[in-house]
Amino acid sequence: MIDKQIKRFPDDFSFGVATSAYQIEGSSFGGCGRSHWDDFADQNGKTHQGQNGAIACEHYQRWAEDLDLVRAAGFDAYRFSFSWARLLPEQDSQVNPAGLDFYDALIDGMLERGLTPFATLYHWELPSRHGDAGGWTNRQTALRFADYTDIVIRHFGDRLATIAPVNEPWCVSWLSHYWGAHAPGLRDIAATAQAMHYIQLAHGLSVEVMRGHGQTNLGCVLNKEFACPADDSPETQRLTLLFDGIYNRWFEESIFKGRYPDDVLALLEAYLPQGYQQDMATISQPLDWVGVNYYTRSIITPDANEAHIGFACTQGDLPKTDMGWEIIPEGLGFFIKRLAQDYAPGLPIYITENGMAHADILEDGRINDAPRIAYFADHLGEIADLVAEGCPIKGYFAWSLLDNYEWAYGYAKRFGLVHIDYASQKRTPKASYLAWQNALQNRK
Ligand code: IFM
Repeated sequence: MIDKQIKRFPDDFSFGVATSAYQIEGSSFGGCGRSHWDDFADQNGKTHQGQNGAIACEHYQRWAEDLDLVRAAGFDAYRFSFSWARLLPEQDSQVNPAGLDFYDALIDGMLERGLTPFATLYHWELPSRHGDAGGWTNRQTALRFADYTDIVIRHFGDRLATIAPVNEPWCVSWLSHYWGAHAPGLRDIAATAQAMHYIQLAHGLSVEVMRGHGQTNLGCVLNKEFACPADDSPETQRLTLLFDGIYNRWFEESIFKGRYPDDVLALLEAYLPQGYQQDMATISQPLDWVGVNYYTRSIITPDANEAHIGFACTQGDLPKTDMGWEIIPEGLGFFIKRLAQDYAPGLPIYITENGMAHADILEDGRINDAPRIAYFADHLGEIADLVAEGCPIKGYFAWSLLDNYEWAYGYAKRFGLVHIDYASQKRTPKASYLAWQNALQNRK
């Protein structure tokens, strides 16, 4: 399965696993500051059983064991994120020495094990002081993100192979401010428009700071969801395009073409900050690669109750993951081709996240997650076809190394190649981990 697909990739194609700070480290350790995710989880009913990332996978203490697992599987790259709240817990200029020590050890640990460090600067734990001051609806947050970038690059820049400022700007903006499903949990179209712009500005300002330090290999990580119309009426087609514009094109069009798509502007422009046009050159600075996170599709159905957008997102009858997400590998192929043709011709593409939640059962010390193995194999097959056609895809990261804190779903959803027993913190490699290991060890 996975082994058959992996043999189809060229020798220099990178395979890695991805994680993020808040989901695994444990935000109660090492002087980490509060973030808006801690605040969100404290509000009644916002996360599964009120769960937060305070303990998570105790990666703060167990990082060496975790990197050993990455290495032992045969992966050559590790995608991780820095926690802004850990590095700058109290004030924007006062660095937490324990935070520096932690990431020093982690990055050196990767290099010692021959793992290429792929870093993300922001995977969603906004320091509470910025959340309290308006978060991503406040331009100041983007400016402070640039200052934080400067601190990270001065200290760690020489050891990082690639850097992306922001993970999944759609989640940071639309999912968090329009659907209210992630911190800060707003349902406000004006706040959404501001966040949709300021997260892009934060990306651009951060790239500018990094270029100023001579940092190379800078990219962006965009999550994509395949849009399918529920019927073929012109109105449903229009709404499907609008969904695609909000979810997908807003981000790639601003980064690669320096403008927002007209169909989404018609919805959001009235709420965008005045003079937003002046930021577009900052947002659209040249990049060295583009990252795609891909999981599923949405079926777009007209819904008059949705005041601003007029549609609802539903699922069809394809096989689903434990998140209820339909499995449709060809959606990934669609986005890779569109990026390569319309937005970033010639630019290296990485699949920076792909994987599935499964209701894993630990039996006699084993987890047989066969559907996850099939999910990986099917998506790898889609990518291998495109590589064979000449598409410049350079690497693939499985989400995720460990079961972890799945945001509003708390610890109820398991995405890991490695099972976590949250009571004992015991790590148990699943059948999918062993399948990857077998495939990577027999790659040649
Ligand atoms: O767990 C998340 C990750 O933090 C961002 N991308 C999607 C994953 C699965 O929901």
